[in-house]
Amino acid sequence: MKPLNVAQKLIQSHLISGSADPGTEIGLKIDQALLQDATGTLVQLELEAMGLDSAKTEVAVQYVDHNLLQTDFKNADDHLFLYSAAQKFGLWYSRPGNGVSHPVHMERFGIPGKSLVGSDSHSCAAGSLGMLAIGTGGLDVAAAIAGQPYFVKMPKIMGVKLTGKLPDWVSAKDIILEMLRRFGVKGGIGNIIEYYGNGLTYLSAMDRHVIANMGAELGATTTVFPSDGETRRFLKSQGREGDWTEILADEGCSYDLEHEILLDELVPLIALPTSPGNVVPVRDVENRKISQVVIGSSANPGLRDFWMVGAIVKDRSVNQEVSFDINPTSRQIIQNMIKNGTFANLIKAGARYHQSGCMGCIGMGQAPASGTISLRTMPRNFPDRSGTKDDQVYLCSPETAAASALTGKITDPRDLENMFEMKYPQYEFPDEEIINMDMLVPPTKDNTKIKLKKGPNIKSLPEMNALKSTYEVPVLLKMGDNVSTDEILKAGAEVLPFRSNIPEISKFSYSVIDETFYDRALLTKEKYGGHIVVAGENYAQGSSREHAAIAPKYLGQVAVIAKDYARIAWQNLINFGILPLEFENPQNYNDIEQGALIEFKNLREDIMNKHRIRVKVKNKNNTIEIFTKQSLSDRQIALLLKGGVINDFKEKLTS
Ligand code: MIC
Repeated sequence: MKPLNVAQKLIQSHLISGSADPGTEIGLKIDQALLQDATGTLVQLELEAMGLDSAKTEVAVQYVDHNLLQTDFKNADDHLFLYSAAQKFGLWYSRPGNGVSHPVHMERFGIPGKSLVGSDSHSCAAGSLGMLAIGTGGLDVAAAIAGQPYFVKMPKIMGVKLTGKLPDWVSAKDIILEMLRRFGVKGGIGNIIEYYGNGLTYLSAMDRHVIANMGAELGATTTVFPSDGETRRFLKSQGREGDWTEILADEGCSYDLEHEILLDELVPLIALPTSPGNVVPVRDVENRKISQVVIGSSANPGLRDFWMVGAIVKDRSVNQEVSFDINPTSRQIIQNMIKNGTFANLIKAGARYHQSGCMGCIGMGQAPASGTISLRTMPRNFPDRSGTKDDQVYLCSPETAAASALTGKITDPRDLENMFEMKYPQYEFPDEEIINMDMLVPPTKDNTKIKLKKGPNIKSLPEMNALKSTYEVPVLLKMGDNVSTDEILKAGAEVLPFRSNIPEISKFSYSVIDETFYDRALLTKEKYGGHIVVAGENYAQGSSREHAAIAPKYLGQVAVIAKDYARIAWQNLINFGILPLEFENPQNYNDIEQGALIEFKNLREDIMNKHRIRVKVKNKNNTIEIFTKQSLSDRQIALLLKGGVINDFKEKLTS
């Protein structure tokens, strides 16, 4: 038998349909599902629309970790709704403030060899345990909970060999930042990244989580690590050694793409505003004054990470002009931090403790002061994500963040040796961590009488129009490359409470790019029956939030024409009946003006027959014809013609 790598083994053991040819659609059996609250309200509404009796996955967990601030009734109502829905549909419920979904899932539920889909792009973090874990839009998660396969284009496998050992003051975050420095935010598209090599010996399971988590920033389908002795140690420390199985790459296996990182040569790295792909050595930007440091999020969630920060600031005070914000990942971590002294070290140094959750990572509080630098151990720094318009968010390791908190300026942590005569603190993993299950509510046995509790802000999904054959619609917005979902549908405490209210949230569509978009969209919907938008490469990178498709659809978006798409966004557009077209000749991007009228004829027929699609572009001073293409599977074509998955469900329910 052909020797297999870990990714191939995981795919093979879950393959329901399709073949292993990269680029063709495969169907995967899904064992576990992860939902967080900001995307989960829609997933639960979708489960309701599907008339689900009880989850068909082995484990499904509804976490509440994003919309935690209760400045009025909305988020609190969402929490009640999610609790009632978890009980009704047979999901675990992780109560508000219990912790960030990805690390809690890894500690409490993740099992090597299992597959998982999650309604959060960072669900790939569970690849750290040897799982096949994929972040995706909510509808795909709802379908998996209902027992459907998850469909995705068969990825290529990119093998990344880690050789050697990290130097002092350089940690797992610097490895993933090095990947982003080399490959950028598009570099992982269409790939599963598999890490292997002797460098793994020194990377703990939570270090692997840091690296797998931010595979999302590379655009990768997912990331996988083997399940080895370290995985076993981790599960044992969580009281779950029995869940461990070994999953190693076979001797002599190969990868579609091969790269190597020499760990001994890595230096502390940092991502500059406003993309996780803008990575440079910390040395290049040292001494810039900072106003805030935020520690936490699913991109540096481990006990070691907090311990390290605590050990660096121990018996010192952070600079008096720095707000030193700590988001402990989970209640379990808080208990362990209290036990090992970290909590006290941080408090003494000036920490502002926040509740366990994502918080500032999605702009739920912790907005930095205008025009100042905020250093965060988080995964993303897209424009306006923090809640401050002219924010300058830098992403770095806990070591760099802690060193900079002490000095008040961006500091290479290696300089602490001279500045403070400090040796690199050495963490020792405890045999057992304190385990906390108190805020995890198991699925109920008798769910027949449970009613969904919907507050006034929770609205049903709007009607989705089916695709027509003929349109004449304006280009309402022309955007550049790498536009993020944060720019299409903002993050932040002002917007997130409307995640279960599409008419309200649609008012924020593209508002980061153009504040007039909403009003113009209403006018064009009335006058032309809809609009299109044009974009460059990697359209809608970042988050899995399907709101970045539903809200534009609600405002009449018929199609997007882009050079190419981020994986999750491409599927979300299709799920909600927006046609994702690609330029046949990318140069034609330059030939379309914002405001041009776009004419489509025979659209349904051309899509059905998989033809190239002719587009007449009426610019202000000229009219041209260009061709666009589609790379849809038969299944996706059927969905699109109906106006998306919801209409498909409804049709199945009534037939
Ligand atoms: C993110 O990091 O952007 C989020 C918040 O986790 C999102 C989900 C969301 O928008 O709620 C994600 O990555 O999918």
